[in-house]
Amino acid sequence: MSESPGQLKIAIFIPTYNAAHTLPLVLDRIPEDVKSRVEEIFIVDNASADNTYLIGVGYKNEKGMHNLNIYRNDKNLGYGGSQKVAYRYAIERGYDAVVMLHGDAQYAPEKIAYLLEPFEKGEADMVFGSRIAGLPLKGGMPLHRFLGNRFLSTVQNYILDWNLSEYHSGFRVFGCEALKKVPFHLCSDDYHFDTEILVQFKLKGLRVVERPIPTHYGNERSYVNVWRYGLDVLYAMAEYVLHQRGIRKVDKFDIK
Ligand SMILES: Nc1nc2c(ncn2[C@@H]2O[C@H](COP(=O)(O)OP(=O)(O)OP(=O)(O)O)[C@@H](O)[C@H]2O)c(=O)[nH]1
Ligand SMILES: [Mg+2]
Repeated sequence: MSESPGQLKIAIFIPTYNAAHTLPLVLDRIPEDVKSRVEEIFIVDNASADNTYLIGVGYKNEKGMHNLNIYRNDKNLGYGGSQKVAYRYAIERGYDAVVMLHGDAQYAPEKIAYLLEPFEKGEADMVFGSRIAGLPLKGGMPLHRFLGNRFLSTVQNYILDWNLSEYHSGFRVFGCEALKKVPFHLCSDDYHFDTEILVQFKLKGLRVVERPIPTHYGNERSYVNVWRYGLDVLYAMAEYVLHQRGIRKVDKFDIK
């Protein structure tokens, strides 16, 4: 990377869906120096049924945050679908990197600068905040989710011949140049977008760096059907195997 860290244009993307209660807290917790240093913090509200969007607009006005923008999808595009909107936007805006920070307050905004470090040093195309590398059970991760995460991640490491501590955390920094190199628009609109884009990064030979992050499970509502999610992840891995063996062409994994 030719630019010095100070010149990098960084954006923070907050996906929200019915996150009216947690969004102000998430925004409050972004450290002031990060708030002033990033080009933009943008919320993509995924057609929430509650007033998440208005809460975001109210927060911007109350705090006078000029670099906070709130967008709303006309209809729910899925968690992966919202990420596609956000990454296209970050690329169009010419940002160097985009940080995804969930709007349900499960990830610590205080760690944004720490996650950005490998990217700023030019050592990573994507930085992945790993809960498993921290102390996930202490942070309240339910045991069945911990075991499911361990099982899926072990299978995924075996199939991909990789060595990540997990694949399922949603606290991530993407370099936009790297995003341009993978067809992320072909990934799922659902939760396993998170796995599929990691596979694309691996296939493209992009550098994924892990950093341990704290886990937090509070009383936020969960919309994820963990069984369905697990099966979707395994299905994506099966597609990867079929593609790699030349048995079936899978466009999203057809990466040269
Ligand atoms: N469920 C859901 N969340 C969305 C959607 N679009 C954006 N989000 C946001 O994306 C983030 C992740 O969604 P969650 O449902 O919390 O998924 P998760 O964190 O992987 O799973 P949990 O551990 O159950 O919370 C949250 O901040 C949501 O507000 C959507 O269509 N559905
Ligand atoms: Mg969540």
